[in-house]
Amino acid sequence: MRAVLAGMLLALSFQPPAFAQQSHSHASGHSHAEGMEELFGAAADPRTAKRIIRVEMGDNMRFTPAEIKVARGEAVRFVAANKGQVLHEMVLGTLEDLKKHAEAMKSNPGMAHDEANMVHVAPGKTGEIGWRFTRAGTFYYACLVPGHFDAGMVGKIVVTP
Ligand SMILES: [Cu+2]
Repeated sequence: MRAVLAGMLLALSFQPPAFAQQSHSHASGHSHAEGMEELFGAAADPRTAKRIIRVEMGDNMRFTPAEIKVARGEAVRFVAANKGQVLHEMVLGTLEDLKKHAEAMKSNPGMAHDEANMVHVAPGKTGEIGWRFTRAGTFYYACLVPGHFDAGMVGKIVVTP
């Protein structure tokens, strides 16, 4: 809770009021990245991560694999390969965060949308996320391109203690 409040204060201090107002619905999704990251992990340098996990994304709205197991404290380099013909993305988060963010993307598809826990990948390309999972539990990765999450483009990450 304290982290969330800190995130809100940060967001307010960096944004003029008009922008803060406009991005309100989105703010609950991911602009409080500081608070969210404390819930499940933090950005890590992908070049130094020992564990490399390749995830393929397709126009069938599926991630392959759809489930990943990592150990708490482990730094992971996710290599997301877009095998489809349209843009896909991989966004790490709690299910709650991802759901909120997916809704925000629908009402504002062009919104600023770039943080350490996500990567956008053009067709035929690969992108990377470096992430260290700091809490045991179940987390998710989803594609938040409008409609894709609802179509089932989500995978599960189980972080073992
Ligand atoms: Cu997608």
